Amino acid sequence: MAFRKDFVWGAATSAYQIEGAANTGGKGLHIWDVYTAQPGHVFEQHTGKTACDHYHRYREDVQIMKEIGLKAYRFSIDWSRVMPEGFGRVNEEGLAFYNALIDELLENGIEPYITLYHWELPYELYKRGGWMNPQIVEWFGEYAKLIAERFSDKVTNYFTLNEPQCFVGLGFLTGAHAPGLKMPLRDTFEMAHNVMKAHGRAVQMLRQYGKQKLTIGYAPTCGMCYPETEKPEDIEAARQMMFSLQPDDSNWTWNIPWWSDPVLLGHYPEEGLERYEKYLPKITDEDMKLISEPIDIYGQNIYNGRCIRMGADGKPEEVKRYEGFPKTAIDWPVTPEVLYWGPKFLYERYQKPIYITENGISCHDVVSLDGKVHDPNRIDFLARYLHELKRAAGEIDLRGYFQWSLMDNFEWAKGYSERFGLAYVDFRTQERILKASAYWYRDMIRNNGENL
Ligand code: IFM
Repeated sequence: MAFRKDFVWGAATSAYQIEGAANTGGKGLHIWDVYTAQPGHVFEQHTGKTACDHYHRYREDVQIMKEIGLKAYRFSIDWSRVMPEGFGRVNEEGLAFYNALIDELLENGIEPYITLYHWELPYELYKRGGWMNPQIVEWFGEYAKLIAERFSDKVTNYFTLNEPQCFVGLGFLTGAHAPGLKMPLRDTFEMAHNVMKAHGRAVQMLRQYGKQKLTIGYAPTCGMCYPETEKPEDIEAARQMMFSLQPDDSNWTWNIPWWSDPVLLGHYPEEGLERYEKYLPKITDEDMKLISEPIDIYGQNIYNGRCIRMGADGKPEEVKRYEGFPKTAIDWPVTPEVLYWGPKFLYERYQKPIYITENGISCHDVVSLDGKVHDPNRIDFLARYLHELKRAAGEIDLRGYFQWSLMDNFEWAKGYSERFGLAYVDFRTQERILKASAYWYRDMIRNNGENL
């Protein structure tokens, strides 16, 4: 069991969560700017207006990455910063910021991985129907073309969408995230189909306008399962459950196959085509061809999962968690097994090199009297999860791991109340302090996980 020698150890962030400078440098509005401006949406009315002020402090942040010894950094581009209306007009100042960040990364030996969409839908597009408007397929394609034209001479790694399950589900089905809508199921399925097509169009544009051979992937989330025991029937139960749909239609987006089968296998899952028939838009062969435009790598954001066994009736069933089951500050269960079984099941089904594009833990971190941030829970979490990942690395084509997150940041509806970072951020002063886990991660990277 070992990680390959060129294993990509990284950390990830997203634009709105860290950049700040929300009204600076010619950036247009996006849905989170508008959503956070209205009271009642986000914990204590926090906003990403300043966030970690990364827009002005990116050089210092790259030095933090260097200190941790990161080989790679996954960040997202704010669509509205580079195309304020989402199409047409280009904002050179916004492009210059990302260009400078990329140069800084490369000069410090850190490989950039760009995510095109981590939830900043330009507000002007939202007003035109956003993801509901079929034109978004071309708008997103145009944006992808711009990124390829401007950055692909220096950046070879791209992910199209981050967590479509979340931005469609939370944004338009439950209304817990921007833009805070609760739309009819029919609309959300139509929107999801446009999202899938926009992904395919972006892949085409990146390929067509890339100045060199690019590595292109996708970064969905959720749905992880692991077996209660290693008996073949429990493993099979976990596999089946992992690729099944949600029993509850009103929360339908939380599943893997609806979002990944079309991209990797070229079709929606049969079970869903039957069950959701009454909600579905017209789906053509041409659509499916576009959606399944070949990609090179498969990214998955993995935080936790469900324990599954085969029931006496021959059907998979979830094993109830014991009382006092370990959980993180944000109340998510700690289930390290998902970093073995998750990538393994995904690889079996989709046969693409795998990256863990996000994994991490929120903790109640504080600066102690000695001025340091001691975060034993995060170290324990990392040690347990990465130990499982190492087992997977011995069995499948596993290429990289991005820790979420490089630094504490704006955790969407929870504002700054959750800390996921390797670096602690004092949001009053913008001081960054590397947590004990950052040094632990540094040492682990140095020995490529040998001691795990
Ligand atoms: O902060 C988020 C990120 O934006 C998307 N994935 C999960 C993280 C933690 O909630």
